[in-house]
Amino acid sequence: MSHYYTFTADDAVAFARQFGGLADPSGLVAAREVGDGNLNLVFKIFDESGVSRLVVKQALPYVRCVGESWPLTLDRARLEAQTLIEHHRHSPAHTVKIRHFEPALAAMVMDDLSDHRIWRGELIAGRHYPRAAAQLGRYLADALFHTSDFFLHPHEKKRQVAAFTNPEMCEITEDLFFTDPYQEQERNSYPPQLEADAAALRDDLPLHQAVAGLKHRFLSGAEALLHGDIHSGSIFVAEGSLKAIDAEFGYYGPVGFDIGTAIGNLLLNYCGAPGQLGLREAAAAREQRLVDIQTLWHTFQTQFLSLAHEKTRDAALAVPGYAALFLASVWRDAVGFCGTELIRRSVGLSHVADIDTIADEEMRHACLRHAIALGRALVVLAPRIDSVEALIARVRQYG
Ligand code: SR1
Ligand code: MG
Repeated sequence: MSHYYTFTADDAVAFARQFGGLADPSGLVAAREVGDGNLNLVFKIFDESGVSRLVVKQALPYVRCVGESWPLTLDRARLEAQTLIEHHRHSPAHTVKIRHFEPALAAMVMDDLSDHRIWRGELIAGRHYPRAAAQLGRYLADALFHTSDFFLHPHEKKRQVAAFTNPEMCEITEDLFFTDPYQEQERNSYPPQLEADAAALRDDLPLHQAVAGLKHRFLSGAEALLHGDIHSGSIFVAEGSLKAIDAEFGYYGPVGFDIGTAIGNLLLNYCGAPGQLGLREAAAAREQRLVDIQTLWHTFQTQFLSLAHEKTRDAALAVPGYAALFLASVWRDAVGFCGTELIRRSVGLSHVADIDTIADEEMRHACLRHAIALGRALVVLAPRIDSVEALIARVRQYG
């Protein structure tokens, strides 16, 4: 990585001209940095008419939202590009297209998605995309099935596990999801009014035991090439379209982690809705989130089972009923991981706008408490929540 330098807007334009694959690259004339995530630089690249044509993304050698005091591997850009390229092979409709990746600069150029919007913002505003939940379920089934042992030759699978080993990014997840919220940790962040709620999380052995089991699954369950961070801020939507972006946390892990993260973010929106919308709109948004969760899981399950029926290569894994048994364990994992996402987004380092942008302080705190209580219940009760309908019943029970 010795040739690495941090891009200016002009550097990003030059990179897009060289590697963007446009017929007339000299028409690219300007760039604007638009990154609002926690980690990277993101430039939109404009033509002479001011139309955004491409996106250039570059990894910084540190965590952007914290600063240079938290160095971070540039190799995450390779892992992101390769994960998205691999997912695009299996789910081209629902994965952003990477046009070029340059390892020395930790930079990539990808399709512009200016005609799409980040799903989180749309959910917060109460705007519904009727096909998004099914499309997300389809993306996860197609990407995860085709990178699993159901589909890959065992030699190829092992090569892939090695190529996608992502220790530094996984360490962030291991700490932020499974460790920090359950101990005193200066990275944690929550209002002082929630001190008693946070302290209760630190003093809860049944919770810690269940979280230990989930962390162990995250550390050791190399089931498929995960996106690794599939929250609603890593998803672009438009009328009838959904595209996953931002896969720098990609690695071979337990399938339930991606499902649980996705469902967890729909539930964070559920918890925040009363603080973001009027009474009737919030009630409707909440009902819609529960339908979304059901649609996501059922679409994922149906598509995964259909792929398993048609394409499982290993004779032992192809035995009738095994794929369904596997999905039952994926579901249990997903419920637990979903609970850890609710908790870590409420008391940990990285929060979500669905709750954090609620203007009324009392309401914001109530929504955080709701997310913590629901998260704890899901982590501890996951083995007993054996269907998406049972999950929805639990969610209703917690308000
Ligand atoms: C230090 S990174 C914090 C969070 O941002 C990313 O989007 C991931 O969710 C990560 O956990
Ligand atoms: Mg991200």
